Amino acid sequence: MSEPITVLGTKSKVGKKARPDLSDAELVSLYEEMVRIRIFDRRMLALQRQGRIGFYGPVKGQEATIVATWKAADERDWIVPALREGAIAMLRGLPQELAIAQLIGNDLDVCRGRQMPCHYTLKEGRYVAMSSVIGTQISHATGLAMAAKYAKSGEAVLGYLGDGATSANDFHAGLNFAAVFKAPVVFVCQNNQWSISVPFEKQTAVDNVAIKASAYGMPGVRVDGNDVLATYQVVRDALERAKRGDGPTLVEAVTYRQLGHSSSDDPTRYRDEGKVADWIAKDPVERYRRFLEHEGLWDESKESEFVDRVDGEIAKKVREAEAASPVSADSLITDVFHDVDPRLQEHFRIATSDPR
Ligand SMILES: Cc1ncc(C[n+]2csc(CCOP(=O)(O)OP(=O)(O)O)c2C)c(N)n1
Ligand SMILES: [Mg+2]
Repeated sequence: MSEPITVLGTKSKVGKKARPDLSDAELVSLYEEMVRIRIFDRRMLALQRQGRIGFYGPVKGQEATIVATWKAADERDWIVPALREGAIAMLRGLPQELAIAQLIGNDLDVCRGRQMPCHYTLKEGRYVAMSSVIGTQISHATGLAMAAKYAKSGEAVLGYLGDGATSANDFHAGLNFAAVFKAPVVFVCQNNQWSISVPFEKQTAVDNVAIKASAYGMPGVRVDGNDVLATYQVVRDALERAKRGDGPTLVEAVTYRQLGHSSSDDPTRYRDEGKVADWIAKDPVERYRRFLEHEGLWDESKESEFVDRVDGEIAKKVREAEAASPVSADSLITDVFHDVDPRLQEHFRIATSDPR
């Protein structure tokens, strides 16, 4: 099996040549964003356990790929996310209280509860609302990239998928079309080894995702998805290639889903906790922190100041989001029709009136 590309060595040391062209401030901000995601994740899962939101899809262990791919893209590039990239909506400017309102599904949520939790949307941030149907993101990303190509806008698209999505029909249709027509798209497969309870070896008979790219005539790159620097560089290069007009790339970011598939899942029922511990030892946040400490860019006091501040900010945003009203029942019709037919209005009145 081809080993994934890595920049952060075993002791989190990085040779000068391998280091991406990022300033010290940028290197630190990559870490801060990863930690912010981790704290948000922990808080949202706690809210779900307290019955304050209905559902949440945690991303613990996958923060490096999320932050690296966000950083690699220009603001004008489009994001077509799958389930684990919600934090990119916030990195692109979705106010946190709106994201939390989306999880609650109240009146502050731009979709007013009409999308499943974690399916954020941010039009001005070019972050497309997620489609729940696995694999459809691939065709959507290809279509968006074709539009950018026709418009000669110079924009590219990041289309995300999980390892499970490689078995969906859209994987073939989307990758094939994108390669034939040289669509400016980079497919980022977060191979977190699991599709709910289905392990990667039951997903496909080949031993990695990147190899599948050769069947479509595009490069396939296997990168260590727990290495924020390696993933940044690989995706940056792939986006440049796409914008040069050389077509798509399939990037396999090798990572691990440390927690359950979602708040509705109990992974202890189907996986060996010993293997989970092996992956936790390769945790992307800890690993990158060791690098920053080694470079003299981070230390314990910065860590505790940052964690306390972010935790406090999120707690405040939770209060703001929870203060919003529930979605009004009449929005069921007023959000659909500009001029509501009087017969429908009457129907609605009867349906919502107290029968007693
Ligand atoms: C077509 C389709 N089949 C089944 C599901 C139910 N489902 C939701 S997430 C998921 C697993 C996805 O696994 P993967 O693509 O590896 O992404 P991950 O959740 O690991 O990030 C499944 C089967 C769905 N949403 N769509
Ligand atoms: Mg998966």
